[in-house]
Amino acid sequence: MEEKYSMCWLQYNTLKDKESYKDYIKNIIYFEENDKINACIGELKRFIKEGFNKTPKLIKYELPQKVSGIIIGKIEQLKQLGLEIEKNNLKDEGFLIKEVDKNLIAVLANSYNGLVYGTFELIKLIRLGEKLNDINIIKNPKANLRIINHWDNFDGTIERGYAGKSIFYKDNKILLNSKRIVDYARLLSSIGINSIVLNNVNVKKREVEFLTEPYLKKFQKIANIFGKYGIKIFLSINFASPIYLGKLPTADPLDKDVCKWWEDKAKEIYDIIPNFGGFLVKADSEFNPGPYVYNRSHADGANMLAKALKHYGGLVIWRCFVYNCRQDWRDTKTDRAKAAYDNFKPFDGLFDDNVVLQIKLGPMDFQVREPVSPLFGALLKTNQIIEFQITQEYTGQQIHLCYLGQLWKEALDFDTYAQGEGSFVKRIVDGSLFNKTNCGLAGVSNIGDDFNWTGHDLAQANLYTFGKLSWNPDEKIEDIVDEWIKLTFGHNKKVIEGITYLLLNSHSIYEKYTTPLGLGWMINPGHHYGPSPEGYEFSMWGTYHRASTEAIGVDRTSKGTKYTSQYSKHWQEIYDDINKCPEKLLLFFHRVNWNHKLKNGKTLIQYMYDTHFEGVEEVKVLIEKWTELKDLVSNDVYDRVLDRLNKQYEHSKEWRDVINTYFYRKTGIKDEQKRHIYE
Ligand code: GCW
Repeated sequence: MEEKYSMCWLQYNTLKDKESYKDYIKNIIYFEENDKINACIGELKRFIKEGFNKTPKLIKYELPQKVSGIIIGKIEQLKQLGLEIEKNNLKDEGFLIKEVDKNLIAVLANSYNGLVYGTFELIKLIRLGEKLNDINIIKNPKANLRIINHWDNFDGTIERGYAGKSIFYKDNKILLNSKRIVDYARLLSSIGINSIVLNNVNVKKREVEFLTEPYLKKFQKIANIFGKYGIKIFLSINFASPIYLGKLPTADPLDKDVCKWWEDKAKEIYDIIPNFGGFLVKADSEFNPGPYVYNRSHADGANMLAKALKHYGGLVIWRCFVYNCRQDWRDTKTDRAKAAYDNFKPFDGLFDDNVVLQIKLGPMDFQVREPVSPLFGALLKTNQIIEFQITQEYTGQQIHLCYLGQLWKEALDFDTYAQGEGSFVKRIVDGSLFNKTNCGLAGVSNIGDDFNWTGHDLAQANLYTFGKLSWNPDEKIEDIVDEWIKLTFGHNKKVIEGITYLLLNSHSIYEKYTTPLGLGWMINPGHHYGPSPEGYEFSMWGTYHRASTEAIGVDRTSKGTKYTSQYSKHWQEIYDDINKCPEKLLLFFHRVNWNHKLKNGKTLIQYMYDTHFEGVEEVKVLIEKWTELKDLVSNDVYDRVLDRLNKQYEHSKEWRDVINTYFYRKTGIKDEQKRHIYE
């Protein structure tokens, strides 16, 4: 049957090799039935049908002598059958794939979630042509929370969505019975995701109602779909809900009636959705209400909700994106970059165990490049999640190709020095550095109801990579990319090389023709697409580069706004020193003269001209590389991607010319290479 959407990396009709697996796919042996086991069996059946055009036999309860096939079961169940499973260090959601007898592969786990993840892994291994003889692998997720955030609105629009409309809502209705939601759950589960937030963090009037019975009953249905694949649902809530829904005069977190209202609400929710994950909260941020309205702290606010959810095992995920969004550009003392740390550091250790702080990668807002938020390494006693933006708000909105894997990986590999060398962000968000349980990674979704889910076909790689890094932040980007290409496009060497090139070079190219050196915020205000060098310069959002005829950038060093003092001594010294500061972040930390010499001997202004010219030329190379793949990928995909690359090329010229002209007009300095810069 013709699907109305692509199955991305779960297209089971391509197999590297069929012969080697013919014995394994004969039988599926299982021990019990429940939603998750059925999901595993269903997935294997589907794979065997689509990949091998065969129907496996299902065998329940028994393990016949000399049988070949795939066993799905809990470790205990296998032991009861007398099979030897050596001691292992399987975590709750981990799994073991082992050849337990000739041509008999077992997917084993301690939990049903582990079995679901293990089933997808086994399918992947077969699709990649891995040999299964003597296989014996254990995989454990490093982080406990692996979350996708949706910024979907009830009317079906998606805030910062670039791939069509919501798959969850339409015209203020919750979409149910959607096969697409089932396939989405499969896609997410196959990359290790275990939680999903179903609505926008900006919870407006209509969405406040989501916490009432008629809607909760609908969310229960969605919770069951995701639950089957090991994924819990969360909802974003409005902190003032007791006022809107409960008709209370206040939402003060220390008010007894408010606490009681949330307790009753929690009970009501869990009565309807027993496997509910919890709340995501954007409070005191960009016009959303929060505890500051009542002169209470974020710890007061978060803990109040946490107490209401605790009994049910629910979590409060509390965002740290708190800053004054009504700043005056004339005020050069206030530095927005400092806000998250200033608001949250004083409360380290005061949050309940079921509160998790969700911190954006950088201190500002998902710019092309930012330093890692100094809250990582400053919070020593608090559960933490790093928030990545998979959707490309500031990175070309899925018209431009911008693969984000390397950027995320750099953030995860960042050594905070919180406890001396080796205090990596990835060890903070996997909970191991500070011995915390409720930690992890969250990614703001880039999907919508477009045929290919992500607008740009190659932007699927960003979602895939997010999932893989959330499961294992140590995984190499090159391996993830290689795997994604093979699963999505097959095994042709030229295709693999070509797409690898496109993905791995795309972020640095985008950075070159937009805002290199950590500059940021030269984007059109509001919709955030295309260049506008002073679009944010005189506004109230705290987003300035202060370009003059002499210099550009904000002095955030100890001599300037003192933002650098929020980092460990190690980084403070490096960032403070213009000669030591990593050049790619130079203009984030320093105010630099146009004639300042960079490491390669070029002046700042010449570097700016060069990168902008080069960036556009490199987009041309992306197009050339892609056109070499014509006839090697499907026509539809080929045309769609080519169309976007051509747009990217046009728009990159706009970036180049606007930025170069702007700098030229500021400085009056000509391009040494005499390329054309508009007057
Ligand atoms: O990046 C900004 C976006 C807002 C978003 C906000 C946030 C959901 O421009 O659209 O709101 O961040 O992360 O809360």
